[in-house]
Amino acid sequence: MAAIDEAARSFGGSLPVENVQHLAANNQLRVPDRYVRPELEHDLISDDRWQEIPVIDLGRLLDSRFSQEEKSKLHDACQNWGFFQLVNHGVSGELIEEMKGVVEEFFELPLSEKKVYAQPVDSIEGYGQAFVVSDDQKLDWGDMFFLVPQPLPIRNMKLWPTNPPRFRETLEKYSEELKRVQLCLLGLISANLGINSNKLIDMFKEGVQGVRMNYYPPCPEPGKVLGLSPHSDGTGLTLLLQANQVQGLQIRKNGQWVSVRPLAGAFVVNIGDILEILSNGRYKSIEHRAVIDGEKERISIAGFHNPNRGVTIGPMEEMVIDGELYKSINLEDFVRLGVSSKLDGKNLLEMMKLEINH
Ligand SMILES: O=C(O)CCC(=O)C(=O)O
Repeated sequence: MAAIDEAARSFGGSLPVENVQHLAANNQLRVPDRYVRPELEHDLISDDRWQEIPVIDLGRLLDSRFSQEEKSKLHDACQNWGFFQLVNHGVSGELIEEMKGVVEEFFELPLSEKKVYAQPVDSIEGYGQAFVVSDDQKLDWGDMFFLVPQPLPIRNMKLWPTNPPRFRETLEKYSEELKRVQLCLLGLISANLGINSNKLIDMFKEGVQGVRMNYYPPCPEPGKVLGLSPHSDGTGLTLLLQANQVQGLQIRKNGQWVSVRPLAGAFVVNIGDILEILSNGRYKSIEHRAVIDGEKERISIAGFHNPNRGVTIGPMEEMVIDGELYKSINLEDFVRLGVSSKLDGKNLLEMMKLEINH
């Protein structure tokens, strides 16, 4: 997901395209050309079963007996992987199951009912697709429902479904919990970066949180399509649930795509572009994508977190030793850049790189 912000609503949305769940349900055996990605034939997929992203235990991070060891695992994960699975995070299994349940039920509603919550023109919030910016670009094999639960005053309740009946209260609780875990991780990350542990918390505590619910229908030719194009997240930290245990998330490591095994109840956490920039490249925002299953639908729920309004997106002074690797611009300009770009690898970070690297 590229950058999000309350202002994103007025920065332009996505061109409307066909609903993929509907297309898949009524489809034939062949995938329409606009979804076919010839480049996938040349992909390198890692078959190293042991190349698994690190698993970090939040309970151990917060327990003085184990925290040193776990913090060093966290630091290594942020530096060398940009991704980790977070377990023992304190969000109740019951809430996670409820969240998965209401999202599944939402996507099962008839198309006409889901369309009540369709993205308004010029907004990425609502039911539809994101980052379709031209009529000839290849399309992703998936639909999404994107809402902005935080901060409270900018919630657009018109887009929050009343059916399933428990959707609103469940998302509300889930969003609070995501925010709590995100801020807790930011405190630990600040300490690992050697800066005041409140610094990142203060920068993000009033920020925008976006929740993107992804629905990927099965595809008759799964090897020819992508559920979500390769991209890095234009935000701070992302916390993702692989909701129905169907594998689909892949991250790029050393030029190969590595699959992320769904781990029941775990959040897949990743460093976004904003944290890469703030840390002046110390921590990495890694490209990832979603692939499609031939028989099973897949659902994932991603929570993105942005800094507060007015924060400058640029290397933090404590992180600049031999010079800055990235430009500094204000959050609103950064978001504008992200929302108006096609999802394309690390293009947002490339635009932020200073030409003369030190
Ligand atoms: O579905 C997934 O596993 C990836 C989702 C994702 O990267 C996104 O929503 O930005």
